[in-house]
Amino acid sequence: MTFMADSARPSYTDSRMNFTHVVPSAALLLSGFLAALPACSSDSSSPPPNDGGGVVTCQNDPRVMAYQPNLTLESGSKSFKATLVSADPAPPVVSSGNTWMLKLVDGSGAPITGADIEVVPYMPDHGHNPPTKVLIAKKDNGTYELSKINFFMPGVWWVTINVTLSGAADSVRFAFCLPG
Ligand SMILES: [Cu+2]
Repeated sequence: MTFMADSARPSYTDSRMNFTHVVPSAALLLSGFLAALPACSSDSSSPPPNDGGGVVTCQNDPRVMAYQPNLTLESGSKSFKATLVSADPAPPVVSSGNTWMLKLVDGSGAPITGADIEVVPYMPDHGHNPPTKVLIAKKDNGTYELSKINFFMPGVWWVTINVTLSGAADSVRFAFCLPG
């Protein structure tokens, strides 16, 4: 992100020089510009910011978790727990075909069956989601199969699970490093 901001700064400076009295608008334009940057394309002229020489190593990043079967997280408001029962492949890899089995239980440990959940992969260092949606299949006993999870590039990935229970939204966030 720092690299992106630095590389984009000349545009900001140019805008400010030409439109000194509309700096806030220029800043807004810059935000949009950054969001639209193809920073994660395979175009060799714009490598990812953390791509130091072609190999991404984020295994020791303090933000990421070590994958293990049955990795369990408690939601922010403690209304549910999410267990990543298994990942295929395990650990997750750079691929459009990751499949996760997820189990949800409520605060009393009872399975959350048939809930409408939202699964959002995101790369915090690049500011983007994958280009495709995760497929969600409700299984028995509070289990959900998440397929076609599209980790399309190496780096730190967050996967946020949003669950709405009795009208209240709550979430957990898995975080993994996918080396490449
Ligand atoms: Cu990315």
